[in-house]
Amino acid sequence: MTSEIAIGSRVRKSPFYDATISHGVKQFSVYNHMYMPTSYGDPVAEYEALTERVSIWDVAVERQVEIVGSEALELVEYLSTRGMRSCKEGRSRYTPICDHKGILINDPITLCLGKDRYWMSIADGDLLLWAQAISYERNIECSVFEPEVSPLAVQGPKSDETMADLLGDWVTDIPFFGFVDTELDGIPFLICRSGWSGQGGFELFLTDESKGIDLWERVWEAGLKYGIHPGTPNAVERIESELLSYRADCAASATPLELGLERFMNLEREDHFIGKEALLSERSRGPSRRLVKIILSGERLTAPNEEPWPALDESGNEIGEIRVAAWSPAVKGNLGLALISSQNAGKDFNTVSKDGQSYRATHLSYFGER
Ligand code: THG
Repeated sequence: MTSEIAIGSRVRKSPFYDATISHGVKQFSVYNHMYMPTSYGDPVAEYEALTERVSIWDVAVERQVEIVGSEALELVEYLSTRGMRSCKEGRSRYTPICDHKGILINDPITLCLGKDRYWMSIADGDLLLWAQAISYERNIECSVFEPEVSPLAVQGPKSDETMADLLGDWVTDIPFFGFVDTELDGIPFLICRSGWSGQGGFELFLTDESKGIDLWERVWEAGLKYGIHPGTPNAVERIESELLSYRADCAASATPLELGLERFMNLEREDHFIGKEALLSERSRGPSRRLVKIILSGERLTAPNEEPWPALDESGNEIGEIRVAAWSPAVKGNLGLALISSQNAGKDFNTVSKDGQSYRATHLSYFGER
């Protein structure tokens, strides 16, 4: 018997949940205290739809932390290693957030909804509690809460055609990471040119969660002529496109410098932000580990690794671990990400899976140095 996940009221359901069920979802994970679809049962079909046509994903788990009030920007600046001061209304940025020791605790996209209103669209972690505690402790004049907002992703080369047919040609003018507040026959949402793939597309941030099924079905109908297929955040395309998966890639215990995220930080900023001293000193001595992209020898991997595999040097000493690995149709090889001690990063190494299979790992590149 295969294992199952319990469905119950302890974990939240997405407003698109019933649509994902009727479209054949086969597997969920839990993310931000919510069920997240992770498979419709045919990874090849899902990869092809994403890279050749158009794919629709329930990513309501990317919850928003809303920060609003006269000092909202002050809180955003203090939390974020990148900063949003020069960001214009209607634009967003990928903004790594660290704790006081410089450990990455979330990597949201921050949307600027106005000079005193921001949404942090978060990865898996309780950033709401952190942001609320910091704002109270520092007496920053703003309110911090989780609004009723659920993103639905439309990703793939036919996303522009799909969304232009649904909403009008104006959507094709939305710049990368730009967004517009709109509605479709009474379904209110923000449309943003973003998403966790390198294939292009949009995220529709639904702001009336009673309209989830309507929105899903309207997108589905518009996408039919382009071969739309249900999908999920894709385990391998995102490695090909070098998009970080917080937790999967770093076990929530790595710094953004180890993870190759330096281009998304602004450590030179004059104002203070959480983790600044730790990150500046880490940068001057050099990070102790590096996230690297590798190819694994051997048979095609049929399922994602359930746990990290040890990375071993020629003498069998542990030099780090392979965090994720999956078959890549683009590379025609098993692609992986490994966190390796800096002395050994850049070299090939050996690994062994839980069931005792040995593999050779060939170094491809440092993550983030595309
Ligand atoms: N969508 C939304 N929120 C999210 C994610 C998402 N929150 C968590 C997580 N995913 C954030 N992760 C990423 C990582 C990278 C990118 C998007 C989400 C990305 N990066 C571009 C790049 O690497 O080239 C550009 C970033 C920039 O220029 O600022 O697109 O998927 N709503």
